[in-house]
Amino acid sequence: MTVEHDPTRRRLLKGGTAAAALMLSGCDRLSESDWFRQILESVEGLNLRIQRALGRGKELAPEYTAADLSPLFKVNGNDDAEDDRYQKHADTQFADWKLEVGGLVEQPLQLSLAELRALPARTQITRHDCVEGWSCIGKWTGARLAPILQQARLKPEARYIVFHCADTMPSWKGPQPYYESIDLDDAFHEQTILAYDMNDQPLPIAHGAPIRLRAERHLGYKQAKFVMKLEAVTSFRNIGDGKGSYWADQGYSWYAGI
Ligand SMILES: Nc1nc2c(c(=O)[nH]1)N[C@H]1C(S)=C(S)[C@@H](COP(=O)(O)O)O[C@H]1N2
Ligand SMILES: [Mo]
Repeated sequence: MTVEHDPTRRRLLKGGTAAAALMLSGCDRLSESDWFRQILESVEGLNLRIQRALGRGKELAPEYTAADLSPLFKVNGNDDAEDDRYQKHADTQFADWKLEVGGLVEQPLQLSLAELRALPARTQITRHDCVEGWSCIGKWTGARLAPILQQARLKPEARYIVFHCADTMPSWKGPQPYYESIDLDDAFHEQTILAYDMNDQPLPIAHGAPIRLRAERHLGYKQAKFVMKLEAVTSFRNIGDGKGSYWADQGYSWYAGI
């Protein structure tokens, strides 16, 4: 369980806000006095400190060393995307492929793999935890998502980034496009990257070529493979069945924190 979902967090925050509100409503006339201001400031200060201490903010997922790498990283879910356009790009090593960045942005982008490789990058050795109960440690290198979003200039209404993938998965409605989404806290997190290399080699198709999301504080199914398009949205209500990801639409947790 993550601190984000820890019920004590809400209780503590609520408690702090209620105490501050109580003092404000009852003590307007006293607001000039120094002792009142000190108490108010300490409550607000405490509130902020609790938020910072309990909020998932910038905290990093654990990172490992080369000695920890799994000898074989399991392939799970789709190991390819049947889509014709995807197959044509795969035949030419994604030479003409471009990542689309759109939705609620001032400056839509189309980034080739070469352009992505030239952007600010990060390498991280992390543990991938699948909800099915297996884990593998792998090394990922990719473009950090934050500078890409800064380049695209998010509109103020943007609250989530949706990752549209090339593959489909079965559902009772028939095949559904695989997609994922993260909030801006995660989008701007240091370890959130669009990985183009895995274990120092170009990302294999089975692991999601040409790029896959690595958002390391989340379960395996959030690590979207075969990412074709990023879309900034206010809400994911109108995408798929409206729960924010293919697996959330099937009833799994959207946040899927670890
Ligand atoms: N596009 C897409 N992304 C996906 C999946 C998938 O089927 N399609 N499977 C998910 C699941 S459940 C896991 S555990 C990981 C598996 O990644 P891997 O094949 O590199 O191990 O990818 C996730 N991302
Ligand atoms: Mo998974």
